[in-house]
Amino acid sequence: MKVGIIGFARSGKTTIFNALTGAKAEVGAFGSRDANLAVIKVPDERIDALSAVYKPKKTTYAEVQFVDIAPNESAGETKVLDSAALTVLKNVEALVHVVRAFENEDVLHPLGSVDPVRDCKRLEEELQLTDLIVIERRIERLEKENRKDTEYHILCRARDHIESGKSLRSLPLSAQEAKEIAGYCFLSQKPLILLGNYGEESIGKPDPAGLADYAAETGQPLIEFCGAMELEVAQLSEEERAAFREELGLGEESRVRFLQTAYDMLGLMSFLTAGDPEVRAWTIPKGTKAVDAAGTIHSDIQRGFIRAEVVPYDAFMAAGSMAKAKEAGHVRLEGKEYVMQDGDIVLFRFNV
Ligand SMILES: Nc1nc2c(ncn2[C@@H]2O[C@H](COP(=O)(O)OP(=O)(O)OP(=O)(O)O)[C@@H](O)[C@H]2O)c(=O)[nH]1
Ligand SMILES: [Mg+2]
Repeated sequence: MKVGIIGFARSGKTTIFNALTGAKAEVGAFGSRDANLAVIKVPDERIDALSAVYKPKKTTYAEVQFVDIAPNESAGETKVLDSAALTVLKNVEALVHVVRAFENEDVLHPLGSVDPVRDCKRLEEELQLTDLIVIERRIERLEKENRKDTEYHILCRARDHIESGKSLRSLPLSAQEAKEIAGYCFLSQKPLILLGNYGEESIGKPDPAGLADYAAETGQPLIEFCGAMELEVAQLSEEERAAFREELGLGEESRVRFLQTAYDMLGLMSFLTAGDPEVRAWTIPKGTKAVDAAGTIHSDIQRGFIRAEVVPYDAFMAAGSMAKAKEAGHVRLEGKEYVMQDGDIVLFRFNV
């Protein structure tokens, strides 16, 4: 999965990026002009436990890639996106909007004051406008060429939707229609997580900036963060970390909270493969059929699919080994249409 971190200048994007990924990108680097990139492994106790059983040559966790955009260069700091940002954001599957809710007299907000709800609305408008420009240009072109095809009609609906003040996220599209316009990678169509970056003075205070109300009204997931403190904690040793978090009332590990929200929002889950060469987690959308899950491993396995041998993780662990799970009748044979479940341990049988 690929995630793009966006937000107004000095909202704490790089601070959060570092806290989530353990990277050490320069914070407050107003002069830096490159996006920061990092990959994290998705912690998964099931993978740890299976590795202890199989002692495989290789253990592979699911991965999430983060890109933290550089400050806007061309359009001035009252806007978030410039052409460099648009390029790196094209291929992300989800956006994280770091919303500044902390006060810091030494670090001015580019819009002059700290106002999280205003920032959310402004950024949403910017995403919509960016899409609208692309849509209108394309519609004009299609009209000139007299091509009023399916794509044209979807784009007209998309335009009307944005003109009524809404993001493409809420435009109802059939799977076929979504495919038709997928190539445009519209930004306001991407799922968006709000990440409120609160100052330590707000810890324990209910919704000081009105951000939680806004998130509830718009139906967007909100993660509450204390970026500066999270970053400090992320730099401690593992033993110190847990004690510190508890003392500060920070709750669960920021990375874990983030990943849970992102997986939920995107409707993702993992299935597992286990053997002597490798124990591995694979991320797929909920509702994926066995034959398509096979395709995430290799297109040959999908093409030559015969059946899937499936054992739920809990049943496997209760039995202690694959042989015992089989004896106990927990290993099922499933066909192409089987809907994969979170934590299924799978062996695909296929023809080459
Ligand atoms: N008090 C306080 N300061 C913070 C917090 N998060 C970030 N800052 C400070 O705000 C400044 C900007 O932080 P960055 O993480 O660089 O913000 P950014 O959004 O990446 O900024 P640009 O990339 O320049 O747009 C730095 O001086 C941080 O130390 C916070 O939670 N509390
Ligand atoms: Mg930055």
